[in-house]
Amino acid sequence: MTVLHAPGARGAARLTAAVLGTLLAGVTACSPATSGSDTGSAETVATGLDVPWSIAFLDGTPLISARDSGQILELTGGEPRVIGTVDGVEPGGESGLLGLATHRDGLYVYSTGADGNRIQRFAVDGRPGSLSLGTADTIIDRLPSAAYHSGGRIAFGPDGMLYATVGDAGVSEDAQNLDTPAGSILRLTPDGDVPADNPFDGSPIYSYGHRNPQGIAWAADGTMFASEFGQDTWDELNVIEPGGNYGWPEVEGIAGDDRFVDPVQQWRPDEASPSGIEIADGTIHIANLRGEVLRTVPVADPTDPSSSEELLEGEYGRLRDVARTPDGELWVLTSNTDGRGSPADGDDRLLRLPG
Ligand SMILES: [Ca+2]
Repeated sequence: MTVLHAPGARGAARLTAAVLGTLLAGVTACSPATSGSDTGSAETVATGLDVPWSIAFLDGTPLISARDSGQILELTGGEPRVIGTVDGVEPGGESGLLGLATHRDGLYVYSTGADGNRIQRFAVDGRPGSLSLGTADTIIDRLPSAAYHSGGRIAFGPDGMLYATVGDAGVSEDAQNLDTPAGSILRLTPDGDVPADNPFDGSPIYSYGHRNPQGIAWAADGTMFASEFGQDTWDELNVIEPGGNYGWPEVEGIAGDDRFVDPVQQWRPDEASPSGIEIADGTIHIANLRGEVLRTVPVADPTDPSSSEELLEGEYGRLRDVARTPDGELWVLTSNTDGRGSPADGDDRLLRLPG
Protein backbone atom coordinates (compact mmCIF):
# COMPACT_ATOMS: atom_id res chain seq x y z
CA MET A 1 0.00 0.00 0.00
CA THR A 2 1.18 3.47 -0.82
CA VAL A 3 2.37 5.49 2.14
CA LEU A 4 2.07 9.24 1.77
CA HIS A 5 4.69 11.16 3.67
CA ALA A 6 3.93 14.73 4.60
CA PRO A 7 5.88 16.69 2.01
CA GLY A 8 8.37 19.29 3.16
CA ALA A 9 8.09 22.85 1.92
CA ARG A 10 10.08 22.14 -1.25
CA GLY A 11 8.14 18.94 -1.90
CA ALA A 12 4.84 20.69 -1.41
CA ALA A 13 5.82 23.36 -3.92
CA ARG A 14 6.35 20.65 -6.52
CA LEU A 15 3.00 18.98 -5.90
CA THR A 16 1.02 20.20 -8.84
CA ALA A 17 -2.69 19.53 -8.99
CA ALA A 18 -2.12 16.81 -11.61
CA VAL A 19 0.48 15.00 -9.52
CA LEU A 20 -1.71 15.26 -6.43
CA GLY A 21 -4.64 13.84 -8.37
CA THR A 22 -2.55 10.88 -9.51
CA LEU A 23 -1.35 10.21 -5.97
CA LEU A 24 -4.87 10.30 -4.57
CA ALA A 25 -6.14 7.97 -7.30
CA GLY A 26 -3.33 5.59 -6.46
CA VAL A 27 -4.22 5.64 -2.78
CA THR A 28 -7.85 4.90 -3.54
CA ALA A 29 -6.99 2.02 -5.81
CA CYS A 30 -4.73 0.26 -3.35
CA SER A 31 -6.53 1.04 -0.11
CA PRO A 32 -8.10 -1.92 1.63
CA ALA A 33 -11.58 -2.30 0.23
CA THR A 34 -14.58 -1.89 2.45
CA SER A 35 -15.09 -5.16 4.28
CA GLY A 36 -17.38 -7.51 2.43
CA SER A 37 -17.25 -5.53 -0.78
CA ASP A 38 -16.54 -7.03 -4.17
CA THR A 39 -13.52 -4.83 -4.75
CA GLY A 40 -10.90 -6.46 -2.56
CA SER A 41 -7.66 -7.97 -3.79
CA ALA A 42 -9.14 -11.47 -4.15
CA GLU A 43 -11.79 -12.74 -6.53
CA THR A 44 -15.09 -13.95 -5.10
CA VAL A 45 -15.89 -17.55 -6.10
CA ALA A 46 -19.12 -17.91 -4.11
CA THR A 47 -21.18 -15.79 -1.72
CA GLY A 48 -24.13 -16.31 0.61
CA LEU A 49 -22.40 -19.02 2.67
CA ASP A 50 -23.62 -19.56 6.23
CA VAL A 51 -20.86 -20.23 8.79
CA PRO A 52 -18.60 -22.14 6.37
CA TRP A 53 -15.78 -23.94 8.17
CA SER A 54 -13.73 -26.16 5.89
CA ILE A 55 -12.99 -26.65 2.19
CA ALA A 56 -11.84 -29.91 0.63
CA PHE A 57 -11.68 -31.18 -2.96
CA LEU A 58 -13.28 -34.50 -3.89
CA ASP A 59 -11.95 -35.59 -7.27
CA GLY A 60 -11.61 -31.89 -8.06
CA THR A 61 -15.07 -30.82 -6.86
CA PRO A 62 -14.95 -28.26 -4.02
CA LEU A 63 -16.88 -29.29 -0.89
CA ILE A 64 -17.63 -26.91 1.96
CA SER A 65 -18.84 -27.71 5.49
CA ALA A 66 -21.41 -25.44 7.15
CA ARG A 67 -20.85 -25.46 10.91
CA ASP A 68 -24.30 -24.73 12.26
CA SER A 69 -26.63 -26.29 9.67
CA GLY A 70 -24.61 -29.51 9.42
CA GLN A 71 -24.81 -29.28 5.64
CA ILE A 72 -22.11 -30.19 3.17
CA LEU A 73 -22.18 -28.16 -0.03
CA GLU A 74 -20.65 -28.80 -3.41
CA LEU A 75 -19.63 -25.95 -5.61
CA THR A 76 -20.09 -26.47 -9.30
CA GLY A 77 -20.45 -23.56 -11.68
CA GLY A 78 -20.06 -21.11 -8.80
CA GLU A 79 -23.31 -22.03 -7.10
CA PRO A 80 -23.28 -23.79 -3.72
CA ARG A 81 -25.54 -26.85 -3.67
CA VAL A 82 -26.34 -29.03 -0.63
CA ILE A 83 -25.22 -32.64 -1.11
CA GLY A 84 -26.46 -33.76 2.29
CA THR A 85 -26.73 -33.04 5.99
CA VAL A 86 -24.62 -34.89 8.54
CA ASP A 87 -26.97 -36.67 10.96
CA GLY A 88 -27.01 -35.66 14.59
CA VAL A 89 -24.82 -32.57 14.38
CA GLU A 90 -25.29 -30.51 17.54
CA PRO A 91 -23.92 -27.03 16.91
CA GLY A 92 -23.06 -24.76 19.82
CA GLY A 93 -20.43 -22.06 20.08
CA GLU A 94 -17.36 -23.32 18.25
CA SER A 95 -18.81 -26.81 17.79
CA GLY A 96 -20.90 -28.27 14.98
CA LEU A 97 -19.91 -29.53 11.55
CA LEU A 98 -16.21 -28.79 11.33
CA GLY A 99 -13.35 -30.25 9.28
CA LEU A 100 -13.42 -32.13 5.98
CA ALA A 101 -10.74 -34.29 4.37
CA THR A 102 -10.92 -36.34 1.23
CA HIS A 103 -9.41 -39.77 0.63
CA ARG A 104 -9.81 -42.58 -1.86
CA ASP A 105 -12.00 -44.31 0.75
CA GLY A 106 -14.46 -41.40 0.86
CA LEU A 107 -15.10 -38.10 2.57
CA TYR A 108 -13.93 -37.75 6.16
CA VAL A 109 -15.99 -35.41 8.35
CA TYR A 110 -15.31 -34.08 11.86
CA SER A 111 -18.44 -33.00 13.72
CA THR A 112 -20.01 -32.59 17.13
CA GLY A 113 -22.74 -35.05 18.07
CA ALA A 114 -24.67 -35.72 21.27
CA ASP A 115 -21.76 -37.72 22.74
CA GLY A 116 -18.94 -35.41 21.76
CA ASN A 117 -16.88 -34.94 18.65
CA ARG A 118 -16.55 -37.76 16.16
CA ILE A 119 -14.95 -38.44 12.82
CA GLN A 120 -17.03 -40.22 10.21
CA ARG A 121 -16.26 -41.48 6.74
CA PHE A 122 -18.97 -40.99 4.14
CA ALA A 123 -19.47 -42.46 0.74
CA VAL A 124 -20.28 -39.74 -1.79
CA ASP A 125 -22.48 -40.83 -4.66
CA GLY A 126 -23.30 -39.28 -8.01
CA ARG A 127 -21.52 -36.90 -10.35
CA PRO A 128 -20.37 -33.33 -9.83
CA GLY A 129 -23.49 -31.17 -9.86
CA SER A 130 -25.61 -33.97 -8.41
CA LEU A 131 -23.43 -35.39 -5.65
CA SER A 132 -25.15 -36.88 -2.63
CA LEU A 133 -23.82 -37.78 0.78
CA GLY A 134 -24.07 -41.55 1.32
CA THR A 135 -23.87 -43.70 4.40
CA ALA A 136 -21.65 -42.86 7.35
CA ASP A 137 -19.11 -45.07 9.04
CA THR A 138 -17.93 -43.68 12.40
CA ILE A 139 -14.19 -44.23 12.73
CA ILE A 140 -13.71 -42.55 16.15
CA ASP A 141 -16.15 -40.90 18.54
CA ARG A 142 -16.53 -39.54 22.06
CA LEU A 143 -13.74 -37.04 21.50
CA PRO A 144 -13.93 -34.05 23.87
CA SER A 145 -16.16 -31.27 22.57
CA ALA A 146 -17.29 -27.96 24.00
CA ALA A 147 -18.64 -24.59 23.01
CA TYR A 148 -15.04 -23.38 23.28
CA HIS A 149 -11.79 -25.16 22.28
CA SER A 150 -13.42 -27.86 20.20
CA GLY A 151 -10.54 -28.51 17.77
CA GLY A 152 -12.03 -29.79 14.55
CA ARG A 153 -9.56 -30.09 11.70
CA ILE A 154 -8.54 -33.30 9.96
CA ALA A 155 -6.01 -34.02 7.22
CA PHE A 156 -4.19 -36.96 5.73
CA GLY A 157 -0.44 -36.86 6.11
CA PRO A 158 2.15 -37.91 3.53
CA ASP A 159 2.29 -41.21 5.47
CA GLY A 160 -1.34 -41.93 4.54
CA MET A 161 -2.49 -41.55 8.15
CA LEU A 162 -5.36 -39.37 9.33
CA TYR A 163 -4.46 -36.55 11.70
CA ALA A 164 -7.06 -34.72 13.80
CA THR A 165 -6.84 -31.71 16.11
CA VAL A 166 -8.64 -32.02 19.46
CA GLY A 167 -9.16 -29.01 21.73
CA ASP A 168 -8.89 -29.11 25.51
CA ALA A 169 -12.68 -28.55 25.59
CA GLY A 170 -12.26 -26.04 28.39
CA VAL A 171 -10.44 -28.41 30.79
CA SER A 172 -6.93 -27.07 30.36
CA GLU A 173 -5.15 -29.61 32.58
CA ASP A 174 -6.40 -32.43 30.34
CA ALA A 175 -3.97 -31.23 27.67
CA GLN A 176 -1.14 -32.70 29.82
CA ASN A 177 -3.02 -35.96 30.48
CA LEU A 178 -2.13 -38.73 28.04
CA ASP A 179 -5.16 -40.73 29.18
CA THR A 180 -7.52 -38.36 27.34
CA PRO A 181 -7.34 -37.08 23.76
CA ALA A 182 -8.23 -33.56 24.97
CA GLY A 183 -5.67 -30.96 23.90
CA SER A 184 -3.84 -33.19 21.45
CA ILE A 185 -3.26 -34.05 17.83
CA LEU A 186 -4.33 -37.59 16.97
CA ARG A 187 -2.89 -39.97 14.37
CA LEU A 188 -5.13 -42.75 13.12
CA THR A 189 -5.26 -45.23 10.28
CA PRO A 190 -7.94 -44.44 7.66
CA ASP A 191 -10.13 -47.00 9.48
CA GLY A 192 -9.71 -45.25 12.83
CA ASP A 193 -7.27 -47.72 14.38
CA VAL A 194 -4.13 -46.78 16.26
CA PRO A 195 -1.06 -47.17 14.01
CA ALA A 196 1.57 -49.54 15.45
CA ASP A 197 4.25 -46.84 15.15
CA ASN A 198 2.44 -44.12 17.13
CA PRO A 199 4.66 -42.49 19.78
CA PHE A 200 2.61 -43.75 22.74
CA ASP A 201 1.85 -47.47 22.62
CA GLY A 202 -1.79 -48.15 21.86
CA SER A 203 -2.74 -44.46 21.98
CA PRO A 204 -4.02 -42.32 19.11
CA ILE A 205 -2.20 -39.31 20.62
CA TYR A 206 0.57 -38.04 18.36
CA SER A 207 1.38 -34.79 20.21
CA TYR A 208 -0.12 -33.13 23.29
CA GLY A 209 -0.05 -30.05 25.50
CA HIS A 210 -2.20 -28.17 22.96
CA ARG A 211 -4.95 -25.74 23.95
CA ASN A 212 -7.02 -25.62 20.79
CA PRO A 213 -4.97 -26.85 17.85
CA GLN A 214 -6.49 -26.06 14.47
CA GLY A 215 -4.98 -26.32 11.01
CA ILE A 216 -2.46 -29.00 10.05
CA ALA A 217 -0.34 -29.20 6.92
CA TRP A 218 2.88 -30.77 5.70
CA ALA A 219 5.76 -29.21 3.82
CA ALA A 220 7.30 -31.00 0.83
CA ASP A 221 10.04 -32.43 3.07
CA GLY A 222 7.41 -33.96 5.38
CA THR A 223 7.65 -31.38 8.17
CA MET A 224 4.26 -31.09 9.88
CA PHE A 225 2.95 -27.69 10.96
CA ALA A 226 -0.07 -26.88 13.14
CA SER A 227 -1.74 -23.62 14.13
CA GLU A 228 -3.13 -23.16 17.63
CA PHE A 229 -5.42 -20.70 19.38
CA GLY A 230 -3.78 -19.39 22.54
CA GLN A 231 -5.51 -18.08 25.65
CA ASP A 232 -4.86 -14.37 26.13
CA THR A 233 -1.17 -14.17 25.39
CA TRP A 234 0.07 -16.07 22.35
CA ASP A 235 -1.36 -17.88 19.37
CA GLU A 236 1.11 -20.35 17.93
CA LEU A 237 2.50 -21.98 14.83
CA ASN A 238 4.15 -25.25 15.81
CA VAL A 239 6.30 -27.84 14.08
CA ILE A 240 4.74 -31.09 15.23
CA GLU A 241 7.05 -33.88 16.38
CA PRO A 242 5.81 -37.32 17.39
CA GLY A 243 5.35 -37.47 21.14
CA GLY A 244 6.00 -33.74 21.53
CA ASN A 245 4.55 -31.83 24.49
CA TYR A 246 3.58 -28.31 23.37
CA GLY A 247 3.26 -26.89 26.87
CA TRP A 248 -0.37 -25.96 27.48
CA PRO A 249 -1.45 -25.09 30.15
CA GLU A 250 1.97 -24.93 31.82
CA VAL A 251 3.29 -22.42 29.29
CA GLU A 252 1.90 -20.42 26.39
CA GLY A 253 3.99 -19.31 23.44
CA ILE A 254 7.80 -19.39 23.33
CA ALA A 255 8.83 -20.33 26.88
CA GLY A 256 12.37 -21.69 26.55
CA ASP A 257 11.41 -24.53 28.91
CA ASP A 258 13.19 -27.82 28.13
CA ARG A 259 10.09 -29.83 29.01
CA PHE A 260 8.12 -28.37 26.12
CA VAL A 261 8.41 -27.77 22.40
CA ASP A 262 8.31 -24.05 21.63
CA PRO A 263 6.28 -22.68 18.72
CA VAL A 264 8.22 -21.48 15.67
CA GLN A 265 6.11 -18.32 15.61
CA GLN A 266 3.66 -16.67 17.97
CA TRP A 267 1.21 -13.81 17.60
CA ARG A 268 -1.10 -11.82 19.86
CA PRO A 269 -4.61 -13.32 19.60
CA ASP A 270 -6.17 -10.02 18.47
CA GLU A 271 -3.74 -9.98 15.52
CA ALA A 272 -4.17 -13.64 14.72
CA SER A 273 -6.49 -16.44 15.93
CA PRO A 274 -5.17 -18.84 13.30
CA SER A 275 -7.49 -21.59 12.06
CA GLY A 276 -7.00 -23.35 8.70
CA ILE A 277 -3.53 -23.57 7.19
CA GLU A 278 -2.19 -24.70 3.82
CA ILE A 279 1.29 -25.06 2.40
CA ALA A 280 1.92 -24.18 -1.23
CA ASP A 281 5.21 -23.53 -3.01
CA GLY A 282 7.23 -23.55 0.19
CA THR A 283 4.96 -21.07 1.95
CA ILE A 284 2.64 -21.72 4.89
CA HIS A 285 -0.63 -19.78 4.50
CA ILE A 286 -2.58 -19.20 7.71
CA ALA A 287 -6.22 -18.03 7.82
CA ASN A 288 -6.79 -15.76 10.81
CA LEU A 289 -10.13 -14.97 12.45
CA ARG A 290 -9.60 -12.02 14.79
CA GLY A 291 -6.59 -10.82 12.83
CA GLU A 292 -8.67 -10.80 9.61
CA VAL A 293 -5.59 -11.58 7.58
CA LEU A 294 -4.06 -14.39 5.54
CA ARG A 295 -0.56 -14.60 6.98
CA THR A 296 2.33 -16.31 5.21
CA VAL A 297 5.36 -17.97 6.79
CA PRO A 298 8.18 -19.47 4.71
CA VAL A 299 8.80 -23.17 5.36
CA ALA A 300 12.53 -22.60 4.90
CA ASP A 301 12.75 -20.06 7.73
CA PRO A 302 9.62 -20.34 9.86
CA THR A 303 11.14 -18.83 13.01
CA ASP A 304 11.83 -15.42 11.51
CA PRO A 305 8.80 -13.18 12.18
CA SER A 306 10.10 -10.55 9.76
CA SER A 307 9.71 -13.02 6.90
CA SER A 308 5.92 -13.19 7.36
CA GLU A 309 3.63 -11.40 4.96
CA GLU A 310 0.03 -10.32 5.48
CA LEU A 311 -2.48 -10.74 2.66
CA LEU A 312 -6.16 -9.67 2.45
CA GLU A 313 -5.63 -7.63 5.61
CA GLY A 314 -8.95 -6.23 6.80
CA GLU A 315 -10.53 -6.69 3.37
CA TYR A 316 -12.98 -9.51 3.96
CA GLY A 317 -13.31 -9.74 7.72
CA ARG A 318 -12.60 -12.97 9.57
CA LEU A 319 -10.83 -15.76 7.66
CA ARG A 320 -11.51 -19.39 8.64
CA ASP A 321 -9.83 -21.70 6.15
CA VAL A 322 -7.42 -21.78 3.25
CA ALA A 323 -6.95 -24.65 0.81
CA ARG A 324 -5.08 -25.33 -2.38
CA THR A 325 -7.17 -26.38 -5.33
CA PRO A 326 -6.06 -29.29 -7.53
CA ASP A 327 -5.02 -26.60 -10.04
CA GLY A 328 -2.73 -24.98 -7.48
CA GLU A 329 -4.86 -21.92 -6.69
CA LEU A 330 -5.35 -20.80 -3.11
CA TRP A 331 -8.94 -20.46 -1.92
CA VAL A 332 -9.98 -18.81 1.33
CA LEU A 333 -13.19 -19.07 3.37
CA THR A 334 -14.44 -16.13 5.43
CA SER A 335 -16.17 -16.50 8.81
CA ASN A 336 -18.28 -13.41 9.43
CA THR A 337 -21.57 -15.21 10.16
CA ASP A 338 -20.17 -17.28 13.04
CA GLY A 339 -21.57 -14.97 15.72
CA ARG A 340 -18.31 -13.10 16.22
CA GLY A 341 -18.14 -11.18 12.97
CA SER A 342 -19.30 -7.68 12.29
CA PRO A 343 -22.65 -7.36 10.46
CA ALA A 344 -20.84 -4.92 8.18
CA ASP A 345 -18.76 -7.81 6.86
CA GLY A 346 -21.87 -9.36 5.37
CA ASP A 347 -22.39 -12.91 4.15
CA ASP A 348 -19.59 -15.35 4.09
CA ARG A 349 -17.81 -16.06 0.87
CA LEU A 350 -15.24 -18.20 -0.82
CA LEU A 351 -12.34 -16.25 -2.28
CA ARG A 352 -9.68 -17.04 -4.86
CA LEU A 353 -6.28 -15.43 -4.44
CA PRO A 354 -4.72 -13.93 -7.54
CA GLY A 355 -2.03 -16.26 -8.89
CA1 LIG B 1 2.44 -24.17 23.14
